[in-house]
Amino acid sequence: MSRVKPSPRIKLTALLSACAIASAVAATSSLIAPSRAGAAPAAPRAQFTAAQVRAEVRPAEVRALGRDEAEYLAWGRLEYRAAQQQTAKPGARRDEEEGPDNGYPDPLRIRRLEMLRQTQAATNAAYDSRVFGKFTDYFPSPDYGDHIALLPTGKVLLFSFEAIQTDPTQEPAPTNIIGAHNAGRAYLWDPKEGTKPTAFKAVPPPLVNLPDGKNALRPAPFFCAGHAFLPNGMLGVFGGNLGGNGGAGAHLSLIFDPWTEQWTRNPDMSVGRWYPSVVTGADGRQLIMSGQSDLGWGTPTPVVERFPAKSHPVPVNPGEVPHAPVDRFRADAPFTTDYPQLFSLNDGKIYGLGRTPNEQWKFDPKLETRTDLPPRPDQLPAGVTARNYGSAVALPGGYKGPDSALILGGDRTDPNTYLLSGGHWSKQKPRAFGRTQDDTLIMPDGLLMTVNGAFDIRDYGNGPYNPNADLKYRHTEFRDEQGNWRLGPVQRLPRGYHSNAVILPDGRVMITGDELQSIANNPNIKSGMNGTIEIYEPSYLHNGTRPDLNAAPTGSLHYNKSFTVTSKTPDRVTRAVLLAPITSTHSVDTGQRHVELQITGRSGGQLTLQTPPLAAAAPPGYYMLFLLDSTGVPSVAKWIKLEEKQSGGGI
Ligand SMILES: [Cu+2]
Repeated sequence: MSRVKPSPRIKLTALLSACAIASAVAATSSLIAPSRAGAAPAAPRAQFTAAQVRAEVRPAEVRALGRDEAEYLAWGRLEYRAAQQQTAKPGARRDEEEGPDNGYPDPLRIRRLEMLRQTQAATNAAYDSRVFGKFTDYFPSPDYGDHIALLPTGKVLLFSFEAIQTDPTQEPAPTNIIGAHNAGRAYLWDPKEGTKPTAFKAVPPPLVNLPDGKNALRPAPFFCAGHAFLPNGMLGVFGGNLGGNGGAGAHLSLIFDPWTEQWTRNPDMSVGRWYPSVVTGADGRQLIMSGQSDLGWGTPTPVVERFPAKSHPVPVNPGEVPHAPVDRFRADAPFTTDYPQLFSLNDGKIYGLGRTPNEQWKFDPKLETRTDLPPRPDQLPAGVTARNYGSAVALPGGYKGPDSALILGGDRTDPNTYLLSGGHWSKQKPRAFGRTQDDTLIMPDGLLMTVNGAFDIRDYGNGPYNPNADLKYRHTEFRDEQGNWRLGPVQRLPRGYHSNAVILPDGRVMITGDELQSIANNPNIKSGMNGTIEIYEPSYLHNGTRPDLNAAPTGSLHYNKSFTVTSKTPDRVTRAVLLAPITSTHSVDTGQRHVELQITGRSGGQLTLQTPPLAAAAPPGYYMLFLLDSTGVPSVAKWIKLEEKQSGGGI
């Protein structure tokens, strides 16, 4: 099926007449914002004439989005300004039950969410789900989901910070708050439990006291930390927010155990890190790089630390919580910007790809050395020295694992993508437009999908802290075998800074994050369910039945060994694929990985598969195993675990 031109959005005239009806209703009964769960959204009031709306329309938005969507946005701006004027009046009536609205009243949230729902439905009607997949669910979450990890139990760990703000025109994160209100929070979502509030479980981080002069115990403020999986399925989380100075690093070193669903705290790192990156190498140890130090924003640390310290064993068994410090890696990583992209490629080396073009390095985990890579050849706009946060992936490299990395997002003026392969950079085919704060997923068939994205940090195209977004960033985008990109259906919320997405074992994509947009669009903001989640079903879930994966080994698998799986549809299976679980934040996911497995034998309902040749191809740990048919439709995944014969073994 080919892409069909999107049908026209709902016309302004239709919108105005709908509002006129709402206004007539309002005249006879009191039409005021319902804000409890389950209440229907209130229709917007007819405050503006068609001429007023047309005068507000921006030609650039008409060019980018078409007239109808531009008129929606114009309407939203008028309503926003009117609401602000209303609440600014002395003695303005406030909603007594809900409390002060901080200048951003619930009717705006209701109206804005309804606009996003309508425009999503209208746009996506033009996309055939058999070709482009389909957005299916949108539901509230008790966490913003600024950090995410798909755990080997199938549950999703979400974490961020305790809510401090209900007004999305103000900074929503406690970055500059010092003391008890600089606090973290974490939840598990169990996809098997569905989309209700009962599908979530609070898993609060340990109480910590930070050296911030306040002597206040609070749940660890681990937001804006870095994280990666350990070989035993636990998540190592490093850094966080000390508070103040525009982003000062905490020294925190934490483990989340997916099996007991508990956090533990390890001895602190030697430096504070706010916005560090963490990568797990072929030896199962984690390298922690960059991050703003405890002296605040503008002081990124060059110190590289390793977890666990070399004097401690790599945790391999699920029951083995590592109680270990970090130690210092011999080479430094003098990134001048935070959240570098880090990848462990199939030569066993760590590639550190900074946001600044000339900070591209290769680290040898054994020799503890750093060598220079060529500068990335992108042309940043005049006066700009580094890319913004944006997605990057280790490109699938078949049975031998990835040998190259693709830089995608991070420059809103440059839609091109840049490939580092064999020590050389090349410019690759562009996406439809440059975007920052995006996430690019490697799907089971090895093709790429981009979700999320924005104009800038806290700026959705109409200025900072204005939740009114340039809606083009809601488009998904897909890369085919030839490297060509095409736009796909749109998500409901524009999600930029702090957005995330994971591929679930059943093949669906779960999208969350961006607390600013969540609080701008959630009429139940004060209910505690102040984040939101969206579910997208890729096209492979709309193309008939799926191949079956019935059973896979539950014990550890060593490298370069054969193992058997069973399938009820063995004749349909043409590929077997390992997909590493996603753990991401700020467009950084160092562990995402796609590795093909050779099918070396078939006998009845049994398939014989070959594990990757060595740990450099696929670092030890848990992977989703998918069986695919000839059209790329995957089975539901089973978890398998790769392990060296001796823990902490060589590369
Ligand atoms: Cu952040």
